[in-house]
Amino acid sequence: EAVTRVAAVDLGATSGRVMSGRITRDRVEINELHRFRNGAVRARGSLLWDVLGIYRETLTGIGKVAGTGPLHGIGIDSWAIDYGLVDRDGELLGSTYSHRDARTDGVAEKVVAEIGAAELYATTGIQQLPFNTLYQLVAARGSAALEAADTLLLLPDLLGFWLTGAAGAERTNASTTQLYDVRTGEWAVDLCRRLGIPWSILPPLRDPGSVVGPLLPDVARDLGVGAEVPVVAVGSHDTASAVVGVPAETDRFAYISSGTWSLVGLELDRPVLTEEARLADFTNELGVDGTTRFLKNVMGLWVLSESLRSWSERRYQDVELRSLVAAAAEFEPLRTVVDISDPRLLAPSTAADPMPERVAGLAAEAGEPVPVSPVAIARCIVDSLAVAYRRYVRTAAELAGRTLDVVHVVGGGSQNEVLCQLTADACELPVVAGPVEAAALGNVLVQGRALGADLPDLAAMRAMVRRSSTIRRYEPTAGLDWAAAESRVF
Ligand code: LFR
Repeated sequence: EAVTRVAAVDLGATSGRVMSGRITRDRVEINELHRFRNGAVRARGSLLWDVLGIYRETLTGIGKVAGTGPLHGIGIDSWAIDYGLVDRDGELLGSTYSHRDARTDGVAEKVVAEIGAAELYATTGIQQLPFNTLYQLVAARGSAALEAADTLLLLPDLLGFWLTGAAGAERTNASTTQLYDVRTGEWAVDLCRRLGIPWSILPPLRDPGSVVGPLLPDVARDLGVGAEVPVVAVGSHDTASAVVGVPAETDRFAYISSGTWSLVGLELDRPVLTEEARLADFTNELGVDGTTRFLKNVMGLWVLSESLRSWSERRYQDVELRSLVAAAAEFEPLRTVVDISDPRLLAPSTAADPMPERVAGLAAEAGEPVPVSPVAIARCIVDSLAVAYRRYVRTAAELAGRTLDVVHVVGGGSQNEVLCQLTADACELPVVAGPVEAAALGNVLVQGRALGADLPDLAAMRAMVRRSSTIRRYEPTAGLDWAAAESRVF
């Protein structure tokens, strides 16, 4: 039997994973061979990524996959939006900023004043997030690094460049930058010109499923593999790969890709660029096989994980995620709900400005009962997430004219049983939770097809995922007034 065996690199803001993936005639299997911690570093007052460290761990992981069997391909996906700059010699220039860095504070407002929100949306179809690549580049205008830059490479493309020497921009990730013209499928050169962004640094676009290139000879030698092993452009935006890994059976589904962020939306054939979609501030990112990911970016479990980090730094030794969430489940429901996507929750928790206090501050400001204990804060966060999911699942369906039967929750958050049940209750729809590693599965499947596996379309890939993974169903239960809770926030 023909077996395709690949390395899938899936990089998240808090951890990176390298999986060996195996595709047989009817199954896809993944095995995590390497996991490492990731996190932005504060240096000279800025929040930066340790890209060389990430690359080193990526190589270690690929080496482990190669060390345990044949290797037919390598694919990399990561969080979106962030990039590195290289000069004409291919040397890395300047710093690789985290999108949570404060350099973009106030920039979006200036760009909107200059270009107009309607035109920005008509061109790019992208949600107004303060850290979009567009705003990062406007913030970097006039910097020495940008002036010396030859090529901008989004993170997975930067790692792919180091592996192969080939520069390009994979389309699913390029579409998140707000520099991509969703109508023409090209870079939004005119928009860049008007904003003084050097558009010539934007590299040629490539489709997911295309081959980036063979490994550079020295890389292949270091890894102990043949130089012919291709790096394959997968849906290099982690959310694009995660949506491939959604085990949907029909097209009447919404998804929540739940990790650091929660991405809540639908898979569509084409973008929705209506005035209603703009006012609701929904994004139209590209998916694999020409699909549109029509979704809302919600702050997600970040708020909970940063709260936990803050408590543990303050020596609440007893606060641990699982027991905290279990205790929160017993706490008074819907006591406090806040807008979990408030931009004030974006920056990492610090001693001077801790995350739990920020959540309490939002409650106070909104006239909600102020949560104080870790359990009360945790309950407020999960309730607020569920309320946001209700809001955006329903809004997405309305804006796209769709009827839904089910909400699929994939990613790390699909393991949070309390949140999954609340999501079913809030959305008044069944939740199908899992797989946890949807992004890695999507990465493996798109590589598999590029390497010859018989996977004609997304439906075939999803059937593979269904056959091969553990999924759990949550039925909605009645009893709480989610509509009233929604109207307290929105
Ligand atoms: C999820 C994600 C989101 C993007 C955010 C920042 O990991 O890729 O889709 O909005 O990270 O890049």
